[in-house]
Amino acid sequence: MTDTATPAVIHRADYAPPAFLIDSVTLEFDLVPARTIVKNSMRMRRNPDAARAARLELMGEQLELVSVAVNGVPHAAARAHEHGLTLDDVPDTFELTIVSACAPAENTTLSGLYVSSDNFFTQCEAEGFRRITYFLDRPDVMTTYTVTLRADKAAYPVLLSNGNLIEEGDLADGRHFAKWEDPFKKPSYLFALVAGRLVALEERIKSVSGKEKLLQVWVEPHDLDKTRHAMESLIHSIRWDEERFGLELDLDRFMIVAVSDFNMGAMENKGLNIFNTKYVLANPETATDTDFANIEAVVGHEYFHNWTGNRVTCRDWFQLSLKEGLTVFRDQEFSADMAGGATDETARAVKRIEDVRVLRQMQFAEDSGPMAHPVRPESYVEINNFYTMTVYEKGAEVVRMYQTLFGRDGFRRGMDLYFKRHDGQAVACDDFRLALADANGRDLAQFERWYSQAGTPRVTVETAYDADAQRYTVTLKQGYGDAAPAARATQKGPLLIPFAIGLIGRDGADLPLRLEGESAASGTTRVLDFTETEQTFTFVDVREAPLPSLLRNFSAPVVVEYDYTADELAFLLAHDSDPFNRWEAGQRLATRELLALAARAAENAPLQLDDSVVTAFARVLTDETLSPAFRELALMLPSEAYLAEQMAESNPAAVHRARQFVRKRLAAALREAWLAIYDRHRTPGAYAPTPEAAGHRGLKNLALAYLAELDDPADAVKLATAQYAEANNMTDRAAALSALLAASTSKETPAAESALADFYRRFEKEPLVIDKWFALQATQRGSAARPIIDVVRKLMTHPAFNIKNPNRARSLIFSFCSANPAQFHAEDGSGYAFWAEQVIALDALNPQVAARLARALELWRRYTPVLREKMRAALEQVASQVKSRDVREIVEKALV
Ligand code: 0A1
Ligand code: ZN
Repeated sequence: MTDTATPAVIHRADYAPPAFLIDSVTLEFDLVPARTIVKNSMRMRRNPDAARAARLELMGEQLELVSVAVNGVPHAAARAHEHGLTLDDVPDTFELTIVSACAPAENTTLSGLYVSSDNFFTQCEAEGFRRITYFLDRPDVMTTYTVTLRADKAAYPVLLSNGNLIEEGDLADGRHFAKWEDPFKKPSYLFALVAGRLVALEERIKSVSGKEKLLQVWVEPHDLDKTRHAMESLIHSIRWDEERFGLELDLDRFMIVAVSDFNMGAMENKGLNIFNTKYVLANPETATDTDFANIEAVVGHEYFHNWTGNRVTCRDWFQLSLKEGLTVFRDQEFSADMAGGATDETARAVKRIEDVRVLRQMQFAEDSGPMAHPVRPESYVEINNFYTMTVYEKGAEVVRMYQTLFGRDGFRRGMDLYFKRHDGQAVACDDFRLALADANGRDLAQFERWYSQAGTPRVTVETAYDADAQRYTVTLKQGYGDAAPAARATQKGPLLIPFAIGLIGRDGADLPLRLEGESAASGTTRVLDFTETEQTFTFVDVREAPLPSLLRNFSAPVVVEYDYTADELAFLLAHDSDPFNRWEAGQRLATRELLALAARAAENAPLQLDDSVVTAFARVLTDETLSPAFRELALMLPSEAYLAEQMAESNPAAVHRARQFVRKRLAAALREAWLAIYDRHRTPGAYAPTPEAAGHRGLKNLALAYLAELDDPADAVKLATAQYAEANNMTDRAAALSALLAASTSKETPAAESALADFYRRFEKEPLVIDKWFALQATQRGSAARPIIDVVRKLMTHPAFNIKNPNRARSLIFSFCSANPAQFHAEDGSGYAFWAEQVIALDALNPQVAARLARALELWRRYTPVLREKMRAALEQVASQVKSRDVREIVEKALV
């Protein structure tokens, strides 16, 4: 098959076990940037559980074959081809030795073995190992690895691989070697090596059973002062997994390595996690509160994979959510506990709200378009396109539902059984579900649909109160609305939805709950087992007409439709005992107003906002019983992308006008309150990235952002100018710069230009900060006189811009195309033309990154006709020029 032919579709139903197994592998690397030689010796045998194969097919890509020997004898019947190596006539058990070469210095895809800042790194998930050597590169082939690295000692003083260092020493010609052995069987996607000039922050700790562990965070020498937080996050992760799940670190040594060229966030290679620098490096001057929190979450995520992913791995890539959904759930719980949520329900809710915002904005959108797929997909063209919001975030919601159904203890019982049954195996999502079911004595057959059905379920709610009988009925109906064709094809029947509900009395307090048939009332939140297409639940002894609090803590990844009045929402916002639903009530209220305004804006009608909305928000803002972090979230309006998504025809310009109108109204009506908040929540003294301090900074900077919306932003300019100059941390400095940029949209502000210039000079040597500098400019508001596409095109020629570095490409190109909808969707199509150029440019360098950018237009059919036609033209242009399988899959699905 050539690159331009229609690529093959891989189906889950076609899974077959491997015809051969590998009992052990020994790898020897002679690391040279231009041409690295790899000698690979495998002890192989036929798989007794598979049909007898006529030949051995090894995967390989972009490799130069040097030699093949079977049991030490050169093998004549070996054929190298575009996708690998075919060997006819192999015995039942044999030693296979293959020597091949690859070219790391030329590898711009960042998959396989590559060079970044003159150091060597690998990335093997999902199918990168086959770019290093010929192999059975599939996750159900697990084996033990012994790895020898040889390289020039001056250029590559540090040589790392998985497991334990068992030997090292010098060689002739200024070279040296290191030999590593990983005692655990693993799939090839968890292999890693690193070689280069790096230094480490080290700690020694004892794990719960008293064993000594060496922890290292490896970085380039100038970054050593930014490793402390990552190390602390690692130690916290180790402790948390011991306590919450009884899971101990199984290796003597655990390493994290930071690399500045990386396609994703980080990678859980056994004992040698490789991270995007963005998720390792932090000090107060360079990293924001969000960066500190993200580092903790990603370090946790990769560490937790050691059990959920590495000790128990995936049988095939369709099972990706088995490790990813579960590990995201684990990192979410970890972050919630670290934020104080072990004892503080509001702190927990803040984390939950942040996660649900992402899910609703990104995953719900994915589920409504041409890339909609179940948590366990049925087919793919390029597996790298399926590291998605659905597999990760919806997958985490599916795991969370087990915990909602069985409680923390029941969930833990299920996890224990899962490890007891499957440690050391490559298994499927069904195995996890069965472990949870068996450990809790419940049939979870229906729950399987959460894995096989795509689309976002819609639950419509109707309620009725019978005052005489003191009965309150809640009727739930479930369906998928008008799902996208890709999702509809998978939908078979109703889901088991754990639907958490509370009933609130006139005084704002929760009513005790008793369902018909129960002997007595108990608790104030009930998780209903909602399993039918339509089901009615009857509460008895309900002494007054209640207000329902629906889907508390977002107990299932669904959309809830219920006709609340604006007054009822304001009441819930003020009183609901479930903090998530307090926030939710405010969002519903705001969304409803904003959509009505957007519809008017689309017709160029004048805009007007009801005072009751302002009053409801003012009450939350000044409610001192609520934590600053919660208030910040409550006062944040739904994003433009989310709002556009809710319109019958997405109209980004109208949404932008409506949302800006409301922001300006809230700014003006609450001006005094914002100023007071700004003052009260300053955090003088040394910076600490604690959730509490971050909450104060967040609320203060939200106040500053609102003040910058005023028609006369003089207050904001004054405060932001001082804050910028005096800041002792990046959170405040970046927020000040952002406020200055926002203020300069309504009034020419020289302060914005000079702060931008200062920021660049100050942080010129800090790539992650320069990424922020690009992103702030790409996402700023524009005006007719100053379209941001012009700013972006100019920045593309800036000496610091480099399209080959994914972080930099994301900071400028992706920020503009995905995080500045009003400017990107300019009516003249200028944003789409830019998008097409960049997708094609990236396609030739790094297909994975190109495919991510390609997805920015996938919802094109949902837009207004003018935009839709221009988007289609841009997609067709890309489709006609694209080379990679990655991008082709995205644009072809979009155009179907
Ligand atoms: N397993 C990693 C994510 C990851 C996936 C693919 C990569 O390269 C194509 C890199 C990382 C995680 O979940 O963190
Ligand atoms: Zn992961």
